[in-house]
Amino acid sequence: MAFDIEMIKKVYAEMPAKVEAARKMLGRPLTLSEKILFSHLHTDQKLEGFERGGSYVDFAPDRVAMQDATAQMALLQFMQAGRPKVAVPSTVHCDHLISAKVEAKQDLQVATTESKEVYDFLASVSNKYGLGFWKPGAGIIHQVVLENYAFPGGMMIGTDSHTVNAGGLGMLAIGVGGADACDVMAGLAWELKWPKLIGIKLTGKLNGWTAPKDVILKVAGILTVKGGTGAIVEYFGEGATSMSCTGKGTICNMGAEIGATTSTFGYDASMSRYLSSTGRADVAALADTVAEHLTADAEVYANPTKYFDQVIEIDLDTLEPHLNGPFTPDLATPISKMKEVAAANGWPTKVEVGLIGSCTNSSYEDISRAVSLAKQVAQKGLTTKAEYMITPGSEQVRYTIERDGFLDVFSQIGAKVFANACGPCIGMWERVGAEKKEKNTIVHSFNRNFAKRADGNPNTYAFVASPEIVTALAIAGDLTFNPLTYTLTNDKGEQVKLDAPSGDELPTKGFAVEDAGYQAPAEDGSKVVVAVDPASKRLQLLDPFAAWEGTDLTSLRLLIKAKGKCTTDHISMAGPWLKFRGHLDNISNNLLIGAVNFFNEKTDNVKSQINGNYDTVPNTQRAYKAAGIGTIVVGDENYGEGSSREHAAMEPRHLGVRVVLTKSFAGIHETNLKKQGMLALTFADKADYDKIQEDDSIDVTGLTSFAPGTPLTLILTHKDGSIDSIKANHTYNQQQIEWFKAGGALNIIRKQVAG
Ligand code: MIC
Ligand code: SF4
Repeated sequence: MAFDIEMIKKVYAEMPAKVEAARKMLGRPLTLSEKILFSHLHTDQKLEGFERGGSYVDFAPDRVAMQDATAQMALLQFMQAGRPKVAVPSTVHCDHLISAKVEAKQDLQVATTESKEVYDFLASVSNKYGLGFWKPGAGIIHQVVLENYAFPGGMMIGTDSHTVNAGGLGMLAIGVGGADACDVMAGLAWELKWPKLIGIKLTGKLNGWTAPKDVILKVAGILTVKGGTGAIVEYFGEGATSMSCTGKGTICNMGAEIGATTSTFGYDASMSRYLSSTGRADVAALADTVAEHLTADAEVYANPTKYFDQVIEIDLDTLEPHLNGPFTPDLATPISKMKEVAAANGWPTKVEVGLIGSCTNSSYEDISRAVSLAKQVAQKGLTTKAEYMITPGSEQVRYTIERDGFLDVFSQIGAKVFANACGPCIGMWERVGAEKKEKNTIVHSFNRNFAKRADGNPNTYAFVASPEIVTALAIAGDLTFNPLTYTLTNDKGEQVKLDAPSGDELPTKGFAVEDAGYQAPAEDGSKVVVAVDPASKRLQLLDPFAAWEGTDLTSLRLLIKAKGKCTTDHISMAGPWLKFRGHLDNISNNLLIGAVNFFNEKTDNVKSQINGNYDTVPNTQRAYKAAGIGTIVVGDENYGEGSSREHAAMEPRHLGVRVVLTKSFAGIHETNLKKQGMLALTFADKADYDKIQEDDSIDVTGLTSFAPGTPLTLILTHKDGSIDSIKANHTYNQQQIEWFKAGGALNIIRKQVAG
């Protein structure tokens, strides 16, 4: 039986009337996204025709999921909220802190020793406050959520940008910072700007070498890393219904890479099959009773341009496999063009390692299709040229693929199987030789490929592809190998072609698992004690941030003007730093160390206006803090792209940065900054970015009359005494302005829950 079935029943019982009321009020058919949004309005939220991309609306999500690297901060905040139990079903998943070094078992043992303090903390907080706890080794949050918790038509939030993965089961699942999760767990409304809607019509059917991954690789190429900002992407068409549920999950998962709020698909037979095979036939049966509300009204898909803000059509019959990268997930190259594109750009073409798995691509179907290629190595007398590694998404998948003999096939091509965890996807890959910083190429089926992300080496060129293409390229050892047309030389000197991959959507013998790794919370957790050692290096209780001083901000110094891409990986690096995710002061030592200083093109090297010397960003900022001098960070386009990690907002806040001023923000990061009481501003005229000089002293004026829709003015006093006055826009609503004034949203929640 499914978890929280009563909650699901309630959602479905209330859905028809809510959808009908919204349809009537708008007087037109509804998209699926609208149906889910309207049926999750918070009880205090008035039903009205919200403006897409304009209105802030209060929602009541059905559940919350958190992974260990973000849960620590989320739960430290929740503990301050003063509630005895979480208000909605919530779970914690231990997946980010496990290194991939030797192999699964050994690596898991190392992690459980090394991170014992953190795991114990998360387990005891879960036990006390009523959260489900998934132990290290149970799997990656998004895979575990898809297997156990996601349900068509539901709405959830999760403290990880790839929470959107659950769109594969027809949910609206949205990645947020820990402060947002804290609100919902504390029983408060969750606010979101009413999204714009992008419709993607999939015609034709996937075939041959093309996989669901190629749909999103193609979409990323079209929309770029910014193109989905503030929008929900809704997929439909015969290409959508003919695809597996887990394939849909892959597509939704990587929707994070185009900045989309989330992505989703209408309920169909593939979802029903997946629910049944993962032990949730009861949910499928319930969904069947409200099936008409779990997809758009027919008129919408018949005439999409009338109902979506943007419509894209992709023909799966002709879609080619793609490779996206290096260094950004939206640089899409069809496989047939890779040879010339790689040559033109000077990309190293020898593939050193192929990695499959991660939260994006580790379904039974993915693995079985990759296995069909691995089998051909022996059958056709080939040898695998590159190293090959697998990170299964969950213990259930791992156990099942072991039972079905897939792991044996992989071991015949020399594969290493790592723990069911994030591992190499998030810099927890102790790759031998990475410290030499050699230029090299890897291909993986993960979702992100920012510089240094997998192994810490800035010269690793990482390309994202489907597990099938990753496997073929690992066998060939060559980035330019096009398995659709090229041949390989076998041990007899013959030219052989790889047959196109094939596999099973779901295990014919069903899924199996011995210990899925779940731990239920205590019925009454009031006696459970959560201890945090004050001397701990890994955990630190939070002190509230100071409230706004009530005046304009004057004489701020420029900490850094970041040039080009500045993702949350650049702002708060992962990998070795993940261990400090529960200790704000310690993790603040990675503040912006990956960002490129506009003035000298170096990373982690900025000028201090206190003594004129160059030093690391954290040292420089700590000196400003000690001297009581506020600072400002300036950024380029899509600043804060990527992860949901609120550390990227809390660290600057903790160290005394007052303002982040950019050409544009990525959605989750902008909200995280607001929540933590920072000023997140954008240049009204993007060209003003050029006016910011290294030795500027900056005043932010207009704060005493800070109001929604009214820009602020920044006065830049340059070193030579000249002055520029520039306008800065913001997207704060009245509530968010209150967060700023209080010094952070949590300061308000604490009062609300207490009072
Ligand atoms: C990621 O893929 O970047 C992460 C690590 O899962 C992050 C969360 C984190 O930084 O802890 C994400 O995607 O939100
Ligand atoms: Fe983990 Fe990578 Fe998925 Fe993030 S994208 S949740 S790091 S596997």
